[in-house]
Amino acid sequence: MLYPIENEIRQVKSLDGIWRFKKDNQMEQGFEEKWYEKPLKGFSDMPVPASYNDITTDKELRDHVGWVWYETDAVIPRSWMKDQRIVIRFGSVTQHAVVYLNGEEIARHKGGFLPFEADITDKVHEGKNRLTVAVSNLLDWSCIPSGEYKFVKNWLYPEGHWEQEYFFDFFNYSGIHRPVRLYTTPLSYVSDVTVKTTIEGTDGIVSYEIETAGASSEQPVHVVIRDEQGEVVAHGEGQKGKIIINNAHLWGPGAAYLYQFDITYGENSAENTDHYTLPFGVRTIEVTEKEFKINGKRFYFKGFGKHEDSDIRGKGLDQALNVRDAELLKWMGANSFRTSHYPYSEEMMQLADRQGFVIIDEVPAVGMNLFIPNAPDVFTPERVNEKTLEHHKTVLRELYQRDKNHPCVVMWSVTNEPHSSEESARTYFTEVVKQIRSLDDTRPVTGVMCVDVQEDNISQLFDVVCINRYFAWYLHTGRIETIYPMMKKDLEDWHAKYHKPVIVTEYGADTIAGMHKLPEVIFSEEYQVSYLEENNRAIDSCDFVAGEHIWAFADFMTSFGLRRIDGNKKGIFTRQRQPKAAAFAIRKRWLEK
Ligand code: BDP
Repeated sequence: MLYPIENEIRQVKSLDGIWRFKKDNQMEQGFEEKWYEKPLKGFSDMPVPASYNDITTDKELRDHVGWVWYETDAVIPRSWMKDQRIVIRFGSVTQHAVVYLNGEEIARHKGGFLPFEADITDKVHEGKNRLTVAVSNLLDWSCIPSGEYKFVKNWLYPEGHWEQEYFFDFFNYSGIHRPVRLYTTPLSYVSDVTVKTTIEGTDGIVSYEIETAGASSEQPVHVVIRDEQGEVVAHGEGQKGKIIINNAHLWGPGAAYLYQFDITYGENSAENTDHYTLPFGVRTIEVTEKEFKINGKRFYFKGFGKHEDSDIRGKGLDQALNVRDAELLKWMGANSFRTSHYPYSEEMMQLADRQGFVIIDEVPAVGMNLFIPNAPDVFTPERVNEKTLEHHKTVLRELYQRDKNHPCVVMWSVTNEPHSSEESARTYFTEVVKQIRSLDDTRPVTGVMCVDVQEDNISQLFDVVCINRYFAWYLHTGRIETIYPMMKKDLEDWHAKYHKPVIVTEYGADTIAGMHKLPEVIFSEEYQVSYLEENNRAIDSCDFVAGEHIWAFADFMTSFGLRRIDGNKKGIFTRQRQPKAAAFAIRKRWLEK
């Protein structure tokens, strides 16, 4: 799905701002009473984009499980009403959305982290149009992430309410999380483009395919490729083809270089001409038994698992926060991160393209383990089942459609910590991996594992082994001396079993910023430093390890529980993006490595 852009032909109008908002206190009162048919009554103010949970002082709204309603006016200029398409696009709504325009349903979307859009050309009038969005955060086994919920009515809750069980370690922030935009295209328009690159000698070979739609299918397609100075360096004709960029500038980690793929559909002066420009990079990826290679050179992942998470706005897009995070990553000497545990905003992916960060792009298939150890089987008809698989595949397709042209995306991650010892997990992930490989033949695929190496039953499906490890944290808590021998042996065992490069995608220790103890004890800043040092010593002793991603970049909010005091504190930075002691130690390591 193309990102909406503005140029001399296409226009974009943001609907972000303060919307009208109302919580549904019952099971589905809003649908029963058809709240979308008339202006919302009894509403309060709610910013978009943002999670609604931490905006107000209302505990019930913070912890709300079920539906909420948003409403705003979509104002259409008169000049838009003639000879063009009008599309509404949501960057993401978490987790489910039903969208109405002037009381009529125009879109439905399941899945909280990917965009969706609807052509509303025939449904709008000039001036104000009432836009209503019903949003639910309920998660069942047909969703990723999966969850379990029920409507409970008892003497404690005589009115009844939804109760939700989660199997993942981040707060289920909800709401309209990313920009809402209206945009226009001509009636004949560029609907999609796929750009793939290889390198031959010093040339970049660009294979492309453009999809068009709408009124006229007979129009010519012209392509020009511009360099960063705006100079035309190559061009092509037709919807599909190969273009050579002589002496191409490569896109590389920490050395981004973006060309513009400039498409004109139709004759330049004609009324129905469309114009779309896509930034792309020329780069290649390759995986050997021990190495991950970008542009033919060994690449070592230094970085983090992250979250989209901050005070007040929760998971709502915050460009200031994203740029701050990118600054901190650079300051640390980090070159990469994983979008744990769901696709991040398109704006973050664009930032990574521009700044040269390397991304492992993950779908929200997290928690398919009911929190190991002692988990019962998860890949069963009652839990992760055919419906989950269907949705998992849909999400992979949507993610691929959204992110396929980003040079920063170097690998797909199809899951985080599934109960991968089950026989049926293998059948399930065989299908999942088949899906992503059928869509993309240019990027390696991984899944992030947490079970013991002898028990893992699925990593043979992947190109790179990714593991999360918490020795001397969840296992042998506080016994720093166990880390080196256990980690080293574990890494060697994974490599011996699969003969693939291994990335440690998580290792970390909860650390209360400002808590100091000598000698170190758990939760102190000193413990986090020693813990990471010992892990790194083991990592450095294995030449097949292709990277280290510390868990986590910054402290983040989780559901409330006895193991989580105001969230997960494994950040190297606080939730406010200030460094703990470990940041300085790791910075030194990464700037030298
Ligand atoms: C891992 C999960 C991650 C958690 C982390 C932890 O992948 O989501 O936040 O553990 O416990 O199992 O801190």
